[in-house]
Amino acid sequence: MRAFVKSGLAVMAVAFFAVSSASDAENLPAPQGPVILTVSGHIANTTDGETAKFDRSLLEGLGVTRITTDTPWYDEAVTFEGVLARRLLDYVGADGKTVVATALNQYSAEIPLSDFQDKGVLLALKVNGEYLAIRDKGPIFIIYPFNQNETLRNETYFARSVWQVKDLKIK
Ligand SMILES: Nc1nc2c(c(=O)[nH]1)N[C@H]1C(S)=C(S)[C@@H](COP(=O)(O)O)O[C@H]1N2
Ligand SMILES: [Mo]
Repeated sequence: MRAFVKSGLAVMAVAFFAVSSASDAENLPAPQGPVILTVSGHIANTTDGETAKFDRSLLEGLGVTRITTDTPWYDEAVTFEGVLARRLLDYVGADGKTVVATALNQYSAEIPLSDFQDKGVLLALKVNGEYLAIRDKGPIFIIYPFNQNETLRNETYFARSVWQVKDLKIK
């Protein structure tokens, strides 16, 4: 029994180092439904050898989180639901300094990777329980927890709050 537990731990340790080693790229599951997000640039793990493509359910599979906040875009506080940006960075093995977020209308913003890691940024898919349609700033809206942190409530972070996001490039 003891030996079994020990060898189990050894296997887990080996698996952990295999996953955490940056040189060891992983093949991520390919999207089955419509692709709503493509992550490219400095990433270790891909769905096609080049980029990491996501349909809605792959994204939601990373874990869904909520933020209720006031924003410049809605009259009242609303509840956003989506995936924490840092979970996505971990999943794709992102390594860089900047994320370029590009929208369907080609608007783009350069966002420090540290925002995604440390500021609780959400890749919102829903507002008040409804999926964001493209006409309502969907399919993905980058949302900062504005109500939690006064230093976020200014033009710098509003400009990084890209809606209709279709791809993220890690530089
Ligand atoms: N897709 C998309 N997201 C965007 C923009 C845009 O033009 N397209 N403008 C950005 C800028 S510069 C700011 S200040 C805020 C502005 O939102 P508003 O135009 O609704 O005031 O959204 C940001 N997100
Ligand atoms: Mo802006």
